[in-house]
Amino acid sequence: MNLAELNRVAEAMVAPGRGILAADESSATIKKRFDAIGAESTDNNRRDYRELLFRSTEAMSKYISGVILYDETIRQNAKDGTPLVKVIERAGSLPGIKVDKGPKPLPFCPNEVITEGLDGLRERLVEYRGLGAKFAKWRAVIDIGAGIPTQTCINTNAHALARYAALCQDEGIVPIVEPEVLMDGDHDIDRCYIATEWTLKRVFEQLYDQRVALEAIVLKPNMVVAGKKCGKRATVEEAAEKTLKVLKACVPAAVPGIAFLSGGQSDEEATAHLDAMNRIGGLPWKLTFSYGRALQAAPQQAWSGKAENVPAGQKAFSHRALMNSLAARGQWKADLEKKAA
Ligand code: 5MM
Repeated sequence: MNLAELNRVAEAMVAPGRGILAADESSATIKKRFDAIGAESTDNNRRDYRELLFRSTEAMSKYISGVILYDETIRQNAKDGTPLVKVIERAGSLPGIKVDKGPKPLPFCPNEVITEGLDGLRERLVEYRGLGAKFAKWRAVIDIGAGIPTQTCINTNAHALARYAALCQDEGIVPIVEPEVLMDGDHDIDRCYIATEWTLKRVFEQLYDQRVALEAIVLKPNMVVAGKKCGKRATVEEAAEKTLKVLKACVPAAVPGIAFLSGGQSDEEATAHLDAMNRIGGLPWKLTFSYGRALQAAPQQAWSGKAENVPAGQKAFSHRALMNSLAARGQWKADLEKKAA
């Protein structure tokens, strides 16, 4: 492992005003997204849509530090035959790859999941590195509900995340460590805080036990928010304060940066929360975005699977990328949203 080089990549992933595009939807998820806009999920449509994003040259070069790809995409060529990885690199962004095999039922823990994909991971990392991946991603999923999360779920997922992270660094790839506490339930913000704190404590314990260099990871956590079905909404300020409180309690200063997932927040909520945290400032790590839905919902809607809508899709993507770039600097304002409409 060349720690200096890994650290350089991790720092580039969270460079000021830049964040990560999570475009690593697996086949089932991208089909769901395409169904919602009336587009067919064919190889060519998936390529055309992703090419639309990666060829949004200004947004990619200024605001998007890296792109998380799915296995299909890292092997795919653009319409003109250029590998999509090259399109990303030429735009000045880093290609990355999702390497987990998704969440599967966790034995003896009803309604809980464990992320699988450790078998053969070293060999897959070697191949992905050859295809141009500079970083990887593994997502653990922790749900909140009656009697969950359990200690078993948190501990097994933390262990797997650290196994993945150690293998990545050993193979010269920066791991994005993504423990996601879901916001799907009816829990309030304080329950989210407790589950997030418990998860992050165990994750960093495992990273330490498995000798992962914290200087060469990027953490991708959820924000501390109330569940979607909770009647009591938290303000932007409360979510920002509680998220920073839990991160300060759990994340060592050696970590270069934290790139949040959006988790089902609206586009504007995800931007406002990130902005509010960066306005508070005085933090030991960079705080930026690694959004999937909150960067892509608008361009997907604008594109709707039609070639003539590519410029509209790119405009919508560039706008969200700019808004989140401003939020990563604590310089976003709500009225900037209206100006683009
Ligand atoms: C883009 O969505 C990613 C892949 O999801 P599946 O494996 O379920 O197809 C997902 O892992 C994503 O990277 C993160 O959850 C962040 O995305 P959001 O939409 O929460 O910002």
